[in-house]
Formats: sequence, structure tokens, C-alpha cells
Amino acid sequence: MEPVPAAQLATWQQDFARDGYVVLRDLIAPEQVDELKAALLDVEERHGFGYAKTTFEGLRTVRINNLLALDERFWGVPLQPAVLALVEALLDKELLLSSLCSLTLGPGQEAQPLHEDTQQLPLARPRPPLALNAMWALSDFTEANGATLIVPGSHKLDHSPPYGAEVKTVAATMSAGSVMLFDSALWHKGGANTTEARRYALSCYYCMGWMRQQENLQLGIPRETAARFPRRLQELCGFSIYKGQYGHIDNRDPIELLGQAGKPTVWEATDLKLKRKAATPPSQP
Ligand SMILES: O=C(O)CCC(=O)C(=O)O
Repeated sequence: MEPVPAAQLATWQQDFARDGYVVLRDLIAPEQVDELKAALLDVEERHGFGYAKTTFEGLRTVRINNLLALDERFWGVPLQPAVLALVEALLDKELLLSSLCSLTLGPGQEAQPLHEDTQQLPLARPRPPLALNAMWALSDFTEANGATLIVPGSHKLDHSPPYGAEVKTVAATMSAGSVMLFDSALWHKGGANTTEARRYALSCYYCMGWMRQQENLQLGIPRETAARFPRRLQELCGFSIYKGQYGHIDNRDPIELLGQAGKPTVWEATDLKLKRKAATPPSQP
């Protein structure tokens, strides 16, 4: 796949900074949308997943967590090149995957309470993006079937929404194959599904590399499964050290547990630089 042109990336970044969200329309090929939907149905049936048990998660919603452990067909989702390039530009290249789950809204699902995704963190607002949700539409998102309801620009407010508050929202309608990226500080909620059909979606949630992930992916994904991931996916799942310092195991990069060569710690890298400098002959005046 061609890299995203710099001008396109810059436009998405500007839209995201202004509105707190941006929709990458018709990004995913229909065949991939079909494949992911088929994978969700297989996993749901194989493991007998049913509706969620809490009103927040949705009493008529099937949410499947830890998708990477359940089916290989989800492995490409966090690595989608255009989304990952944008998320790397908005956070940094050492970001992590925070969680990957499905959001299948069944008929009769009521609108979710209004919230923001990092509401629990004791941090002042407004703040630069710390975490971003990439909402993959695997069905057309319509007002009737529960398209996510958002409050554009609310990421800039100095307070979180009163949980469940009734405020004016906009339905983030988009066609299947589109991906909406939104700042975790954006006020939002899932809409009500008043149709007879399900609304299929994936929530691929990314966060800064120094943050605790929403799902504990290092423990939740069996080691032998993670060992088969592409290296970038292993890093995103937390088999990596942030800035050569955070997340090491006895000074080793945890990716070595998966049979990969690790990166040096910041302390090793500093000594290497000093050694190289000492070995470089002084330049002639
Ligand atoms: O399903 C949706 O559209 C939104 C879900 C959501 O915001 C959440 O579960 O945090």
C-alpha cells in the first residue's frame, strides 16, 4: 500500500485538532469488511458470546474483547497503514494498542450514556491527545442503527461530561469501510439501534506508550500466539520499551520473550554513543 501523502496526513491532523475527530471515508475494501464481519460471527458462535451485562456496554450489544487472541483475521486491524500513520503522527511512534474489541449493536439497543474514554484519569483538561479510538464501521453507520453520537469540539472543554448528560450531539454517519478516529477526550456515546439489523463495528483503541493499556494484552494474549504476530503488532501490544526505559524486564526488551532481537535500553544506548564519540578522531582544524 502507498504511504499516505504528507498533505493528506496534515489535513486529517488539522481536522482532528479542530473537531476532536476525523472520518477516513471508504478506507477499507469491501472484501476486508466482509472478512472481518465473518470473523466476528465465527468467534461469537465458537465461544458463545452473548449480550453484555452492563448498561454502559449495552444490554443488547455483543462486545468481544481481546480479539487478537481469538482470530488471526483481526491482526491487520491495528496495523492498517493509513490509520497507523495518522495515529503515530497524533501520538508518537512508540504508541501502544490499548484494546481491540467489537461493538455489535443489536436491534433494541438503547443509546449509551454520554462519556469520554479517559474520564477516569485524574488529569486536567484540555490536554493533548493521550489516546485515540479508531472506530471501524463494518456496517453503514446511520442515525437509525446507532451511529456513534459525538459532540464536535468537546475535546477542548475544561471538564468531562457529566456522565450520561443529555446534550446536543451529532450522529457520525459513515459508510461501511470507513474509520472514524476520535480523541479519547471527545464527548460521545453509542446511538440507539432502532432497526431490525445489527450495527457491526470494531473499536481499535490506541494510547501513548507510557500509559497503562485498557486491556492487559501481554497477559491476555497467549505467548505462542503473540510470537506469531508481525513484529510491529508485538510492539503495539506492549512487547516493547518506551523510550528505552519503561517496560523493560531486567534491562531486556520484552520482545525477546517472543524470540525477536530486542532494542537497547536508554542506558545502553547512551554508553554506545559515548563509546562511538570517544572512538571518532577529532576533526582537523
Ligand atoms: O458503539 C459506539 O458507537 C460507541 C461505543 C463507546 O463509545 C464505548 O463503548 O466507549
